[in-house]
Amino acid sequence: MAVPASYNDLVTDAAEREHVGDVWYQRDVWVPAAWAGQRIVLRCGAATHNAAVWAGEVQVAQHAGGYTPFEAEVTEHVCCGEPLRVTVRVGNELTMETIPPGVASRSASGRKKQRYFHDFFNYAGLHRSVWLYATPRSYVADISVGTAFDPGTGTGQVSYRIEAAGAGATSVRLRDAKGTVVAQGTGAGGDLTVPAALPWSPDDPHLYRLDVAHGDDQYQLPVGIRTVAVEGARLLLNGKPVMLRGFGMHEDTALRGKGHDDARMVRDFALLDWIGANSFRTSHYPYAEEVLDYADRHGLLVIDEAPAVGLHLSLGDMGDHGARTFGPGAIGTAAAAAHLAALGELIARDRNHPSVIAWSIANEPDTAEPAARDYFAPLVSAARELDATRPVCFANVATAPPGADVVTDLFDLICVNRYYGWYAESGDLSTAERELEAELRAWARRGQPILVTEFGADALPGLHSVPPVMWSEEYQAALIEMSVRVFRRIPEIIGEHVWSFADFSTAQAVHRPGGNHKGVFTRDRQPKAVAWLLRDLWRNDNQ
Ligand code: BDP
Repeated sequence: MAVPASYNDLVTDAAEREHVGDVWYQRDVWVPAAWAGQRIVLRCGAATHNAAVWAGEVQVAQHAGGYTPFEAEVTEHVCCGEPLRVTVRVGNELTMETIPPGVASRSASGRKKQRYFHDFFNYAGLHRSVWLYATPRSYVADISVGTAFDPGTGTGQVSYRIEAAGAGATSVRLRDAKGTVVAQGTGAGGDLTVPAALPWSPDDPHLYRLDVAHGDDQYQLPVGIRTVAVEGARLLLNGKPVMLRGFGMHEDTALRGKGHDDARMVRDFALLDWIGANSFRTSHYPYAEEVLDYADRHGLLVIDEAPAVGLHLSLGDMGDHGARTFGPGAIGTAAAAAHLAALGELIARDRNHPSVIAWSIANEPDTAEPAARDYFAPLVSAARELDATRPVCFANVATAPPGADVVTDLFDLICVNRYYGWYAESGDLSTAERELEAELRAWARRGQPILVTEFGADALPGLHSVPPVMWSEEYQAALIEMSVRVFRRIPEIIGEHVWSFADFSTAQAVHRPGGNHKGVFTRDRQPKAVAWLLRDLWRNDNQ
């Protein structure tokens, strides 16, 4: 089986494609003789959704959660200059104790079937690379940086904390893009001052490099000096208001499914640039680390989302009408613990990326249910404790408008997903326009910044219609044009993220012909009509 890739679209048998349960990966790798005396680590970028790992006959790791990395030291279990058999068991079953949640059951034919409450195919497998790597015995175990920038004086500040293991001295050097050392320090933590700093921003994503050494180990961390803050109804980057233009996306392509693919990533960023986007949300799970590295280098602003999607058991075709979401028998304490762990792993992995400007704790949970407050309050506190430097948000669902929603005041940004003209007021854009504006104005009265994290319509590529009717490229363009017109009338709105960047695969359903077609681009990354409209609009904004 290919790695990294989802296995689902590589097989030809329907039961294998929709398999629910474990699959096994195994291969022999050669451990270089030159690694003798070093510390050897086995690292898995992502195994969706749970995994156990063996080095030879010894189980060395297990992990729950499909979108964050985990690793295990295997020094004692390998012989340098000999082969090592690596075995990974990957399970894809979603339950009421996992994030995202789901329910598996047996159909009348005896087949195990997985139901889930989110709108993308439950791809599974080793979605990111598996690495065997070596470090010296004394090594840099973790680095955390924080940055500050004073636009008045132009002075930058980089504070650092190094976790090191084993004997040896720890030191850091900060270099600019030319490689010149601009500041340095010793010991496990400290503050570096950078006079006349070049701040990181979408216009100029300037990166410094922090060279960290401990004993003989070295690590180079790209560092962008920038600040993010919420002030009143504005989102400030380096002290200046910023407007977000872009998309909710998916890691999704033909054949590879959710497997990380550098080619897809490069094409996606090229299209983001082509269309004039400056930001995206990692809907609805943490993306591969390569994506965030690339966003740092290309100056994209990222809302980084935990894999908590489908926490609304009565929503849409996949839910049970009237079902309660939070509490015993539904999403209870085990799921809350899994959610907390996933959020902690996300923040630990991504907190050093300048591109990440906010944490999104969940997508469309049922926040009209009173129990949602007790569920979310500890998650928000945990996010703030783990990282006090970034705003915290979640994407609000249409069934929890102002007045019904019970959690939004806990968060820094109001993020709303709204489908006026599609799921609501289907086919009637003039009524949709009035209702969208009325609801957004009600949110605006709270005085917080509002980011519209989803709006859009399905369009079947090549389906045309005058006047515009639903599912045509013209209707998608008209709905998005209407929505943007409304957003631009409301000063509290600090951003528009169209749903979605590209068409993507979903569970089989009567309303999903070959998947979800709300993409501005097709699944093979070619523009639909609306792409040209957004390009005109956003590139004009950029001038
Ligand atoms: C929203 C979800 C998103 C869906 C989208 C849709 O956040 O994942 O794909 O609607 O229905 O509810 O297209």
